[in-house]
This record gives sequence, C-alpha cells and structure tokens, in this order.
Amino acid sequence: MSLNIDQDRLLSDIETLSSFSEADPPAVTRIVFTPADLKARAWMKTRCEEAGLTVRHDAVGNTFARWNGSDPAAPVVGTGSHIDAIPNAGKYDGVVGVLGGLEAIRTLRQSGFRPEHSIELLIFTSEEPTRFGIGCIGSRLLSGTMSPDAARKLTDNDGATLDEVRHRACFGGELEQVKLPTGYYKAFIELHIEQGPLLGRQKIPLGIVTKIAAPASLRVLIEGSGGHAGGVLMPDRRDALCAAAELILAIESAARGSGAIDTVATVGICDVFPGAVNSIPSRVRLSVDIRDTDLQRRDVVMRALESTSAAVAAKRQVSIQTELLNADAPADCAPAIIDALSQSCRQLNLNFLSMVSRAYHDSLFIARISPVAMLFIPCRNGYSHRPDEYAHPDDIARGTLVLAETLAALAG
Ligand code: HGY
Ligand code: MN
Ligand code: MN
Repeated sequence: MSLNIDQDRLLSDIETLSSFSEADPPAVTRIVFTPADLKARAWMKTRCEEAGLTVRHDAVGNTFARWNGSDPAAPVVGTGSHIDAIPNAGKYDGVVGVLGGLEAIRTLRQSGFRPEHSIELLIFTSEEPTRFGIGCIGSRLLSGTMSPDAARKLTDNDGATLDEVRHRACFGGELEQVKLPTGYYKAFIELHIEQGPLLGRQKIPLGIVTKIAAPASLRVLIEGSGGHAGGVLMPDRRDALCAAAELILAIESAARGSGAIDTVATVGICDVFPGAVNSIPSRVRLSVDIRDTDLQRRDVVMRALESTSAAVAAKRQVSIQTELLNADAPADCAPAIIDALSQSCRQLNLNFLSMVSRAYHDSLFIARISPVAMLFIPCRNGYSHRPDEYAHPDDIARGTLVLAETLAALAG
C-alpha cells in the first residue's frame, strides 16, 4: 500500500497544539486539567471529529477517537500517547504519538483502506507526574494498575483531589468505569520521540522498543533545626540541606555504580525551607526518580537510598522520612507487534534499531492488558523535557508512515 502522509498538515497540527501552553515559546507547559490542557483537549476533539472519528472520554479524561471497523466485535487496534507537558518542556513529547496517530488514521481513511478491526486513537490523561506526583494516571486506571480508591487519594500541590479537579474539568462518572477489559485491544502501538541520543548518534531513523524501563519515584522529607546563619556555630548545626546534599550524591553514586548503563537516578525537586540566605535550612523535601530495565538493579539503588538515609540521619542528628510513590515493573513489548513494526520498516526499506526505553510511557501500563510495542523517532541530541526538544519533520512523517502501515496490517 503506498500511503502519503500529509506532512504539512501534521506539522501545522503540531504547531497549533503547541500554542496551548502556559509558557513562552519555544517552551511548552501544559499541566493536566489546567486551562491550557482543556483548550488543547477541546481542539483535539474537533480535529478528531473533522477526521470522521467518533470521540468519547472516560471519567478521568482519557479520550478515545474511534474509526469503526467492519467487525464491531473484533478487538480494537489502538495507538496514541499524551498531550500534557511538564513545565518548560518541548512541543514533541507525547504530541508526536497523538498527532502522528491522527495523521496515520487520516491517511489510511483517505487511501480507501477499510479496517476490519476498529482503529482507535487514545489520548491518555496525566502521563506526566507534575500535578499529582505520579505519572500515567490515565493508563494506570485503564489497566487496573492503580485502583480507583488509590486514585481518589491523589492530591495536587494545592491540596485539591483528583476527583475535585476532574469534576471541575467536567469529567464526571465513576473511576470504577475506567478500567478496560483485557482483550479490549488486539494491539497498541505508541509512536514517540526517543528522548535519548542513540538514534541520532547512530544515524538510524527509527527505533523499535523491546522493553520499557521500570520507574520508581519517592518523596524524601529531611528535618533538622534551623537558626541564624551567623549565630549558630558549625558544631551545633543540624542543617537539613547539607544532609540532603549527602543523600543526593549517594543516590547518584548508587546509580553510577550499578554495573549497568540502564540504571538512572535523578533528584528533580529540592524544596528548601525557609529558603532565606541567612537562615539555616531546617526542612528539605526531595523528589527522587529511579529507573532501570532490570528490577533487581533498580531496587539496589532504592535500598542504597534507605541505608544512606539511616546513616546520614544518625550522623547529622536529622530525621529523614521516605515515602514511596510508585515502584513499577518493566514491560516487555509483544513480539507479534514488534514483528509487525519491523515488517513495515522492511517493506519501506527503512533501517531501525531494536532498543529499550528508559523513559516510561503509557504503553508500560497498557502492556498489562494488551500486546504493545513502541516506535521511536530521533530527537535532536536526545534532548527532551526542555524547550529545545526537536524532531525533524521528515523523521516525524517517517514514523507516522510506519505507524500507518502497521495499523493497516494489524486492523486489515
Ligand atoms: O518521565 C518520563 O519518563 C515520561 O516522560 N513521563
Ligand atoms: Mn515526558
Ligand atoms: Mn512522553
């Protein structure tokens, strides 16, 4: 089948979607359920309906845009990703999978292809952990990885609950209705930028993901005693930020020393109280992100965090409390879907690299209820989660073409 992706239409959509943001361009900030996100959702709904798709959303705002196949009873072939973006992000993370998926469907419809299995574009709610502290809330609920009760306990930085926020965004209904039955999807494919440097360095235009890393995130509260930066002598101090500094470096050292390149650890948030130049920090809150494709190696780093916390607390006479937010298993992508993607690449005479994903994605959780695979395109220098995140138009169109061919092969 010779398909023609409308690259201009796709790129124009990406530009329009990036305009729904609370940051100055080229940065994009689009936190779940904020006005920018709601405008983006409304625009996406219109674009999907213009494409002839039937759009519905569930109680947590996951949005399904469906092209009905000739056999309504057949399991669905799905594709999609997320449109929420962390503060000061770029315009491609998640968006390439959503708008590339939409363009793949539009291209197939215009080519005269008619699917037997319905094809569905899925836009997941809250893939990023920014607002509620844990990522992939929409896909966790869809896959049953997170219970509705656990979701109802989530609050944002203002103390608003997920229920309050979703109701304000006019997403009603019970969270109990969100879970999809196993077998709902015949296959699910997520197109995404690599968010790493390998494809660019090796000058390979596509990556087929075989495994998605296991993410864990924790909050650490360190409490010492504050006081006057001039009056309190060094031997008398219980400086919470100095304790945090030891902990941060120990986490980094444990990840670097794991014996594998796939172990990564990041302390992305460090809140210091009271935050005055002449006042000794009495309280520090850290947010820690630890990942690996291997569960045991990842858990070694988590245990190192625990043991170092105990040692630093004793040495510095501070209290250190750790709260585990999530510790998920890695996901293996499905051989049949990997084969379908590989087949499409070969038919199009396109080279690809089999690789793991160190970023987590909604596919990590959809893999609990469906065969999944991911298709990566390069992003310049591997940059992501920053305003200079960039994917070349030809790479975006190429990934969309392979996705379209694979969706047709799976849904035909
Ligand atoms: O953090 C991640 O891996 C994803 O981009 N939320
Ligand atoms: Mn992201
Ligand atoms: Mn993403």
